[in-house]
Amino acid sequence: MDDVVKIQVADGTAYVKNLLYVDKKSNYYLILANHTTQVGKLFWKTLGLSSGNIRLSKEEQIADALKSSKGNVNPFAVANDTNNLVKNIIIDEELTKFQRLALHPIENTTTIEISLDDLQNKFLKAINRQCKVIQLTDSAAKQELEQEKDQQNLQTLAITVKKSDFSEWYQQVIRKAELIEYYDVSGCYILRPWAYFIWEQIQRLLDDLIRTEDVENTYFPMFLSAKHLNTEKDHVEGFKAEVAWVTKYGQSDLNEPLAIRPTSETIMYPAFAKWVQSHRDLPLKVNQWTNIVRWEFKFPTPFIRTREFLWQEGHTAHSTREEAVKQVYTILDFYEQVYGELLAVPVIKGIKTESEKFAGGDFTTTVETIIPQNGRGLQGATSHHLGQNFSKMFEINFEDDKRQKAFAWQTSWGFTTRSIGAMIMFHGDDNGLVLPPRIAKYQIIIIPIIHKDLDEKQLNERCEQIRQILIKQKLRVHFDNRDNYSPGWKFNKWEQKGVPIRLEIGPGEFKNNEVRVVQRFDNKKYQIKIEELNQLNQILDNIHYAMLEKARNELNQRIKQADDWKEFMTQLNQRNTILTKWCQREECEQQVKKQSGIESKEKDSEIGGQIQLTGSAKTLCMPLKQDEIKEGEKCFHCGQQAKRYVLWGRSY
Ligand code: 87F
Repeated sequence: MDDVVKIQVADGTAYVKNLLYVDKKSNYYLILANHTTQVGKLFWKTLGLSSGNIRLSKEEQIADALKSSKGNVNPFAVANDTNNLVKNIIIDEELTKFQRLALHPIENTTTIEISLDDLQNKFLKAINRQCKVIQLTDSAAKQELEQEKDQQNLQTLAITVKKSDFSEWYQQVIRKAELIEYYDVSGCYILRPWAYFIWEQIQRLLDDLIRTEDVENTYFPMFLSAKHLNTEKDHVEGFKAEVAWVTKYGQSDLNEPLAIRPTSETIMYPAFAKWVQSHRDLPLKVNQWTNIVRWEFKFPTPFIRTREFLWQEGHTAHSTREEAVKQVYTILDFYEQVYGELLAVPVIKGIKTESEKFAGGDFTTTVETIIPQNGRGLQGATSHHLGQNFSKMFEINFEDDKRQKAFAWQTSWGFTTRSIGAMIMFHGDDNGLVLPPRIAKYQIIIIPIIHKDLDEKQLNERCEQIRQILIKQKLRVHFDNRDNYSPGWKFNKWEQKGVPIRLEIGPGEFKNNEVRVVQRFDNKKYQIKIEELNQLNQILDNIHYAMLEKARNELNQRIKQADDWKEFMTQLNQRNTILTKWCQREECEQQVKKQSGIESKEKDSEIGGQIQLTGSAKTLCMPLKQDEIKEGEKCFHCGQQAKRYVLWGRSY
C-alpha cells in the first residue's frame, strides 16, 4: 500500500514513502516519510488536528488534489494543486539525517534523487509552498506531548503560597509532598508511604532507646467497657466528651457499648494488678505502638490534631518513688533525643503546671517546642509521674522486702505522630517540604540530565553505578530514570518532597567523573568527584546538625522575657512566647489566661484558615533549666513572691 520504490540506493540516500491524507473538510496533507518510519497517529495532535478525522486519500481524491493516481503520489505533483487543497506538506524528521531522498517523480517505475535542501529551497519555493519537518512516530509525539504536559504540571505542581501564609502553606505542603491524602471521615487522614516512613524511623530509634531501659512491647485490646473506663472516674471526667463508642454490630445493638481506647491506663492496669504480687515482680515496664481515637471538636489539622493518631504509650510500675521519678526523666531525655537527633527539632524540657498536668498523675514532664512562623507553643510529648494514684485505684500492690503491703509507683508516657507535624512546620520552606536526612525515605535523588552530546544509555549506566556506590554506603538513594519527565520537572518534584540531596549528572559531570550536589535545605550547589562520594554520609550528617542549629536559633528568637504585664502583652502580640518569673499560683495562671485573651490582638485571627487557634496565652511549661529565683523577686503578673520561671504562649 505504501508507495515504496524497491530499488537499491546508495548509502546516505533515504527512500521515501509518500502518503496523501485528507480530512472531513477535504483538506489534504502530504507526508514524506522515511520508509522505515512507523507513521503514528499522535503527531496529528502537534498540528492541532485529530487523527480520528483523517484518512488516507482514495484514488478519486488523489486525482482531485494532485491530478495524479494511486502509486504516483509525490511532492512534485503538488505543482498541480492549483486550488490549494494541500494544506500541509509534512517531512519526516528522520529524512534530515540523509544526504539525498529517493523519490519517484511520475510513476513508481522511475526514481530520482534529490537533497532535502533542494526539495525545500528549489522546488517547493518555486511553486510557492512550504513544508513542516516533524517527528512522525508515536513515541516521539508522545514525548513531545508529555513535555508539554510536564510544563503544565510544573505550574499546577508548585506551591502557590509562601510560608508566611502559614495555614494554606501547610495544607499544600503535606499534599504536594505526598505525605497525606484526605479521607472522608473528618479529622482522619491517610498517611502515605513518604510520611509513614518517617514514623517508622521514629519507631526504630525510640524503640531501641526504651529497650535499653528493659521496656517490653506488648499489645492490649483496643476496646474497653464502660465499667472499665469508669474505674478511674476523676482522670476520665475531663476527657469524657472525646471518647468514641461502638454501639452496634450489624443491625443489632451491643448489650454493652464498647469504648475505643483514647489511652490505655484503664485497659492495662487491671492486668498490672494481677502481674504484680511481690517486689520481685517490679519494675514492670511495658509499651505498645498503636493507634488511638479521641473525638476532638477543635478544628483538625493533619498530624497536629487528628481524631485517630499513632503513638507509643509506655507504662511502668516501680517499688520506690525515686525509681519511678528517674524513669520519668530518662524517658523525657529519650523524647528530646528523638526530636533533636532524628527530626532536627529543638525542644524545651519542662514540667507542666498543676492545671496543665495530666489530672490522673502527680506531675507531668513535657518536651515543648515553639513553631517559629507563628510563635505557637506545641506540646511535643509527655512523661508522667503517676505516683500511687492509679495503683491505689486498681490495687496494684506488692509485698515489700519487709512483708509489708505497698502500692506501686507508676509512670506513663507517650510520643505521637504529631511530632511529624512539628518537623514539617520547622523545616519546610516556600518550595515545600525539607526533610532532615535521618528521616528521609530517599536521602539522595540521582537525576540524569539528558543532552544531545551524551549517549543516554551510557549516562544511565553511570547513574546506576553511582547508585550502587551509595547503596554500599548504606545511604537511601533513588535513581529517577523516568524518561517521560524532564529534569526540570524532577527537580521540582523531589524538592517539594524534601529530599536532602540531589545529584545531577549532565554532560560536564559525565566527562569529568563528577556529580553536581544540590542541598535542599540551603540550596548550596557544588561538584564532587566520583571517588569522593564517600563524603556524602558526612555531608548528610552536617546537614542534619545545620538544620537543628538553624531551628534552635529560630526557636530561641521566639522566647522573650517580660517583667510586667505591658511587656508581656507586647511580646505576645508580636507572636512570641514569654518567659516570666511566676508565683506558681493557679489563680494567677487563670487570670493571665483570661486577661491575655481579652487583650489579645490575635484573637481568633486564624479562624477561617485551617488552623483554628485562640488568642489567650497559657503556660507551656516550667523549663527544667532555669535560674534560681531569689527572695524578693516578684511574679510578673500579681507581684507576689516569685517561685519559678514559667514559659507562656499561645499554643496548638
Ligand atoms: C481522652 C479521652 C479519655 C488524654 C484522653 O499522656 C482519656 C484521655 O487519659 C486521657 N486524653 N488522656 C491523658 C493521657 C495520659 C497518658 N497516657 C499514657 C499520656 C501518655 C500515654
